[in-house]
Amino acid sequence: MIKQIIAFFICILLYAATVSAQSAVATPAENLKTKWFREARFGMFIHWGLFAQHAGTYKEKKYYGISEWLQERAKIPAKEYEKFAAEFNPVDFNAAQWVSFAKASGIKYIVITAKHHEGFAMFKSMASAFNIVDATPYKKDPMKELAAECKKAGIRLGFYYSQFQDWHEPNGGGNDWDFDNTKKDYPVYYATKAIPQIKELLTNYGDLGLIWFDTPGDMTQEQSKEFLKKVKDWQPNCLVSSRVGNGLGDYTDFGDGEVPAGVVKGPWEAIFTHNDSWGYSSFDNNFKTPKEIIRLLTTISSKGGNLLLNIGPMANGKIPDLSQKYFLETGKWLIKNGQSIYGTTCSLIKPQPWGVTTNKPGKLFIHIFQSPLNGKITIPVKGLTLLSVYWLSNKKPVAAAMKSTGLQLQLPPLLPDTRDAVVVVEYSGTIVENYDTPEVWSRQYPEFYLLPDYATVKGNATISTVTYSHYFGDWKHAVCIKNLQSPTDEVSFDIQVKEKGDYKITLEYAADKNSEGEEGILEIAGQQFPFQVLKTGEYDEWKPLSWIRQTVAILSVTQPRLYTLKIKPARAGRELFNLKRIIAEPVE
Ligand code: FHN
Repeated sequence: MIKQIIAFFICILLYAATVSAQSAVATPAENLKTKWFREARFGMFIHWGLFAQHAGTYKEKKYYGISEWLQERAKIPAKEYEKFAAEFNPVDFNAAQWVSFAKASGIKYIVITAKHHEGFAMFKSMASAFNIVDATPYKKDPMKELAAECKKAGIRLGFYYSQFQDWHEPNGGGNDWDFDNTKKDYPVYYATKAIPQIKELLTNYGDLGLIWFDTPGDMTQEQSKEFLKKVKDWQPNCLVSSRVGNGLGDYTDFGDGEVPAGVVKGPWEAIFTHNDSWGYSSFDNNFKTPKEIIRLLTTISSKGGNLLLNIGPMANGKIPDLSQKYFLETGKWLIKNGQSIYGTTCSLIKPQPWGVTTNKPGKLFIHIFQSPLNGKITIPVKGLTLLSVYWLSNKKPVAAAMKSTGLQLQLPPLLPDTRDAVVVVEYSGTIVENYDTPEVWSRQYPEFYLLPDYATVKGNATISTVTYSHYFGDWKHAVCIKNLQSPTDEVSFDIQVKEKGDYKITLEYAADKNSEGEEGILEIAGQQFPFQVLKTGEYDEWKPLSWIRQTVAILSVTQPRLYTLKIKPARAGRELFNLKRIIAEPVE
């Protein structure tokens, strides 16, 4: 029983540490200092530290999930963990190779863990002997070499610094298996280690692009402000991530693995692992493919943000093969298509069945993920004079015309790239921001998704992010429609149906026992389709969330026109579900 109670409190602590770091803050305004950051779009996160040596396994046990949390998960005493430094010898580390790899991958900035929660400094520090120069046989400072190579290559360098959690220090946050939480004096830790080390990072490595703080935990507003002020004192142009805590910072970091709903104005970053771990794990093979990375980068750019994508180098300094291969493949795509990503601004229209858009003055970039059967796509923009329309990768022209319904393109049967083929439209005129256009259903596509991002909600219904995880610390997020509890709570979508025929309508959702058996109604074209909610599982942020696809209607369209689809509870009761999307499929 005592064990269970302890486990419960550890979970609460972990939750507070990671979740407080993840909650979105109001997006700071853009200014001259953040200009480079907003234009960069693609950064490389590097999680490297003593944890890389174990690669996710300790005493023959595999710890699935984020490997840099090994010390905490295996409750390794700080004194024992300290000894791992004697074995850490990254002889294959080559800063020039890392940076040329980053450059070839199309990366514009690098953020590396100068000190993660384990408390080990990957740089020479006078503030703590637990550092790579003084405590390992390697005896060199890899951050010095990296800073020099980044400078040569014109890549901005940022340091990740865990300012609250430090499992090595009696007064640092997070380690309650060695040190009594109630006896901790956090200000002593800040004054004797965190602030002096941040000073070292900001004064010994040249100009930094940013300091990436993380998991502010118990920090007060005053303490977060003090960290921010110190950074600005030492380097006024160095940006600070929002995880300095308490709503502060120069730009917003969303939760790990989170892409926010819709377009977000102001500088921000989405943070993703390449597989399911930040630190190196020898048995984690769930690597995002080049297609997944390219589409993620494009989607995030179209929402106005940056992608900071992680690699977890091995203890010897080598970068895992699949990270090398897939980042470089992304780089090849960026060589041809980078103009449609770097320095662009967010989409002015909502995502379409064929893909998304990004913008530059006088240029519209159309990212095609999927081509319709007849190759005809319509972009809902009006009043433009077309100057030139061509594929970005090979400059070949694309047939285009302005119609009353929007800009129409005729695509060839074979696209230049099946992952994301980019059409450039050079124009004069103005594209007016408009996210209110109806969704389009057409038999030219195999299926369509109605996503919550641009839904209209009424009553208590909300568009909210639901967070869950697969392996430990491997956070997932889904934007959902929530709080549909009474018939006045409603979600609706306007849909332009292009062709006659039947359409199968399916709801994709998660529901727990509180929602089981509730009844909802889908309304469209004057017809009501009732359905009963099925339980998919209990919600637990630390567990996978199961989603069901439940077909609730077949709509027979005899007249192509504008329809409104609504979903609401049949009667007042408990919440219907977490509705992730609605799928429409032309019946063949
Ligand atoms: O606990 C850390 C985790 O190890 C990793 O560094 C991520 C990266 O965003 N930040 C924390 C969890 O949110």
